[in-house]
Amino acid sequence: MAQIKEKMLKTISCSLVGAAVLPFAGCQKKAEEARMNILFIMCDDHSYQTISAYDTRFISTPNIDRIANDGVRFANSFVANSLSGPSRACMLTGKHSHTNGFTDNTRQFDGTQQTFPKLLQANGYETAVIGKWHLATTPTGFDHWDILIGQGYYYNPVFISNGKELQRQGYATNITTDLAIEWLDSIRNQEKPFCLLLHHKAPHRTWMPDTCDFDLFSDSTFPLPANFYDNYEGRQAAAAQEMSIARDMDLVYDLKLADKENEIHSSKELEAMGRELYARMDSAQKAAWDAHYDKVIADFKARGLTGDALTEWKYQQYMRDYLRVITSIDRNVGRVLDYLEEKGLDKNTLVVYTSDQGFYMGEHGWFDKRFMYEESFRTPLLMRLPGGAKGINSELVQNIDYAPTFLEAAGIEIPADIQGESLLPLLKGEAELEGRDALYYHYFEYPAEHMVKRHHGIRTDRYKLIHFYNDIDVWELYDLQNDPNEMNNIYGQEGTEQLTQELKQQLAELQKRYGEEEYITE
Ligand code: SGN
Ligand code: CA
Repeated sequence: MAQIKEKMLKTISCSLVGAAVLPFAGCQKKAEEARMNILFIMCDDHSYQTISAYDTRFISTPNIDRIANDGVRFANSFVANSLSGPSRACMLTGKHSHTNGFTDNTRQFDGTQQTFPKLLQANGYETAVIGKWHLATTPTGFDHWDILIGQGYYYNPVFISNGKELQRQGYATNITTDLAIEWLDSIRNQEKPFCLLLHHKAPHRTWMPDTCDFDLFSDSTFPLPANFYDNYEGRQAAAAQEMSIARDMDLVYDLKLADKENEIHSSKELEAMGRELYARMDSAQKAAWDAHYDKVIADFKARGLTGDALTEWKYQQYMRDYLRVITSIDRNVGRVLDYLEEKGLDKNTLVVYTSDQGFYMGEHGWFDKRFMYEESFRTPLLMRLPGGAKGINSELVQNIDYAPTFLEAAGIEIPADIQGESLLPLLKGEAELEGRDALYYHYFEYPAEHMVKRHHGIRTDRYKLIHFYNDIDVWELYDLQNDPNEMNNIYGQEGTEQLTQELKQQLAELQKRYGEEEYITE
């Protein structure tokens, strides 16, 4: 810390001297670089499959794509633990879950530990977090915080605004964006560089669209993923999950079939939760909702679907609502980017777009996340550094890399205990990541909702080795080049012995490097 302060003082004095005397122009440049603002936009459960910069099959997201077009799209971006709270804790600390202590969503984040907002704040930044927080304890390291309670609601959400609880009328994505623009415009200290964490609740389950987006995608039919009817052969943990569209996606809660006649029934608990979400809306919201979903309900009843036809109807309905929610996110991302441009802030703001993890859009027959399989291990990551590189970067990057990236962008020395690597050289188009030939993953939340067993593993650019443990002891090995959909577990097959041994050794090395020796298994 002493070192950091000294560095900051040097930078400030350079800029003062440089402003008065021209020969110090070099120092002045350093000071300007050090004052880079940071806008860190994150959504909750936004799959890369539904961002057109990544994948054009389902939706066009022109505003999110603006960040990709003027910056870097990371083609191999991953999380360390595919769940909200843990992922956020990894990002704040730059450390894996075991080290930062927030291993699953039942934890309380230890806000006394080092985080990047704290370091930025201590070095003259004005910091804020607006929207989803999900770390249970009061945010530390922020000059301003206005956060949703827990998961938050789509309609008329309740916030804790700098310690005071208040409900706001309207739709969460719009409100969160309004609050962010208000903070940028009139609340923050304009003399300081800023770091804003703009973290949306959307598109988390139950994918409730804004009233203006109900009509979108109604006539669209989406292709089923190739492995939609996966039978999980050779993958015991995948077979044991409870996140299948066919079996676990609820008609009333997830698919909004809370009919007025009370004829459609699903899981008792989820049905009640679905009806409660509807009850939270005001009369205008309910009228718009009914004008759309009553037609869907009538159509559903008339069809009398069963078996695969019912499953496929659920999939289409899920996709439509999810994509409507994404449309609202994209529109609101556009509002913030426009604001930056209007104020000239696009010239000195690093803009980041990501999600707390990926999400299944029917691959393996699923919704939700948690597994180390590609769709949920990956997460979208777009970064636009003013004057920086543009294009696609294929390095293996992970969410523990965000904290060091932000610190370096702010001209702050990266503390030695941070486990991630700064991506700033990649954003400047200068270099590759040193010593990053594999990624480590560890998921802890079990037994819990969706019943995804505990597992840790390693991914190189070609192979993935996973160990499911706790009430199971099963290894899985995938050759991602020959089997990108991870349908064929080749662990234990003849000819894989040496590869397996090498990967196990590499996994153990990563576990040692990240302080997880206790989890090393043969
Ligand atoms: C809620 C959801 C789950 C989801 C978890 C974790 N159920 O519990 O489907 O997996 O959040 O999501 S719900 O009935 O409350 O919608 S996370 O992204 O916040 O970690
Ligand atoms: Ca999430």
